[in-house]
Amino acid sequence: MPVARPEPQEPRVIAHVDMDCFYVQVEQRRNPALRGQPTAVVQYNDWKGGGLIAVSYEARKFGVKRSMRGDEAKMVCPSINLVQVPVARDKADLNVYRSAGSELVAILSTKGKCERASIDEVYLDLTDAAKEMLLESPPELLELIFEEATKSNILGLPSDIGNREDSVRAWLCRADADYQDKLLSCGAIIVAQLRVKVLEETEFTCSAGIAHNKMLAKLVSGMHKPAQQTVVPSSAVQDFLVSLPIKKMKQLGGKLGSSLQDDLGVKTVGDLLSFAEEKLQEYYGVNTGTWLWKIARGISGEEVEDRLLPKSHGCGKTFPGPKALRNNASVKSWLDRLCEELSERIQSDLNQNKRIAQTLTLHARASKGNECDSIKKFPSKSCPLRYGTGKIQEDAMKLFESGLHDFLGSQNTKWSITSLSVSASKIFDIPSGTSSILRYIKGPNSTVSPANLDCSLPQDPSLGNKLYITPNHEEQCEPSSSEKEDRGKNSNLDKQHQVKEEKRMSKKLTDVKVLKVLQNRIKLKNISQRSLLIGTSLTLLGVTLPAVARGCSMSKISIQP
Ligand code: TTP
Ligand code: CA
Ligand code: CA
Repeated sequence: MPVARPEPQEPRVIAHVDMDCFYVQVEQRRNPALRGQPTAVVQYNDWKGGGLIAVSYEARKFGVKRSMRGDEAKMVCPSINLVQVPVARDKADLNVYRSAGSELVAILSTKGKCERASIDEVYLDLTDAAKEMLLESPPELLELIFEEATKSNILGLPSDIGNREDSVRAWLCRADADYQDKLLSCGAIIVAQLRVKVLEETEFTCSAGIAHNKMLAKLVSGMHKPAQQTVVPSSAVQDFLVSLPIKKMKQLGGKLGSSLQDDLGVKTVGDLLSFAEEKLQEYYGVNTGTWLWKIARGISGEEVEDRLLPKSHGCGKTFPGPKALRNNASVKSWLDRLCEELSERIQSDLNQNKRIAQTLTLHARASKGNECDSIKKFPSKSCPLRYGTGKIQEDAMKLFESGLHDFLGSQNTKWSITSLSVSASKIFDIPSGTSSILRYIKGPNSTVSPANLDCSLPQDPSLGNKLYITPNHEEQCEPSSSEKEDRGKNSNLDKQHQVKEEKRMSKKLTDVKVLKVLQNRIKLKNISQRSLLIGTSLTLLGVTLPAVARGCSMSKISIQP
């Protein structure tokens, strides 16, 4: 359930930037002949021409929609170009889109705190940049306003008076505006500059919302598309929200939104305004009640996170119509492929970004017997994530079996799966410094293969927060091959080696102390996260505490944090 975050005292400038028909733009850059043409990207699936996942604005004019399949799109727009997503392992390979999304992040993150919110969108906190601009070159003193900024849509600004760009320019440069609006004007100019930079450097257009908080910025970023931006001055918030359907609000698209509609008759945000905070708290608890009361008034304290990398990794596949999976063997075969990709991605995240994923989750859509739409959903299942393709495959299959067991209940009936996905979440950084320890222990030429990671958390809750580590580098305390060669050549070298070895051992012990300190210092949200971090760090290093002390490894140890 959503909870209200404390609002900052000072006004903020927040932007939400979203790419226009993103996958289509990526394909148009790969094949410029598609530019300006009605185009759609279709899923890898030849059933009825494949499902559309991205539709160009030219094709939208013909009535082509994302919910259509390729055959249907061809009927409403015979000239449409259908581009299939790249394929790997018999499924869509989204890497080209992911890295195009990273290009956007690299440019947008230059002006302030940047949060990668999805494959094609980011939030930016531009408060500092806007304040700086207001101090050094306030719009009211500028002779020329950046042209793209004058094309902004300003909520609440009458649109029928004279030349729109002139009135936007006048709004951006108002000397009598309050401090909040002046900051927003600066934010609008900065975002316009960033969008032009994105276009110049990536050839992609994007749209944006600029407001005092994330919620409002996100609500308006798609209001004027493609290639436009929309600004929400505080004075326009109430009029904007009053008629907005409640389900459009983030976190009200699901059960909470349905309950507001069914139990309180609230259809628009305006309807919500008539409920006192206490009343909403009675229905939904203190925190969610306050949150609802505040969002109805456009108040949200949610911060932009400082995160340029995705929050989770997921890969899935749909099996529509006759392609549905109907037995364990076919589910296993697909799960194996999905897990192989997931494993590769989390390993490269670990190698490149020093990030560890903590939770493995399996989602599926299923029906049973002859029902097309089962009322009961296939439950999502999660477990601690163990690194290594084989382990992920094994765990995902167990999660599937457990989900299927719950889904079928006591019924012994046929079932079919129409979608499967696996995801790795609760990703966190290995603290800086760990990698250098790692390099020291493994030696400068060795790369730690995350495939060797085996970090198992106890399944039995009675084991509390004890950590079990199963290292699988039996060779880790053996001297390296170059050291072996040196050894025995002469006694002098032997002595040198001994000194080196002693130093190395004492350094290893220091490293373990460092990790212990880390354990105390890092304020992770829960014990299991902390345990995993320390455990994984140790496993990454190929070190176990008694193993270090004895100079050899052992199969299982437990550490009381
Ligand atoms: P969106 O931002 O939802 O849509 P879009 O960028 O195609 O179009 P718009 O201009 O309206 O923002 O999604 C970004 C990309 O994510 C989209 O190009 C394709 C992919 N996607 C899917 O694969 N499946 C989906 O169901 C959705 C919604 C998006
Ligand atoms: Ca988009
Ligand atoms: Ca998007």
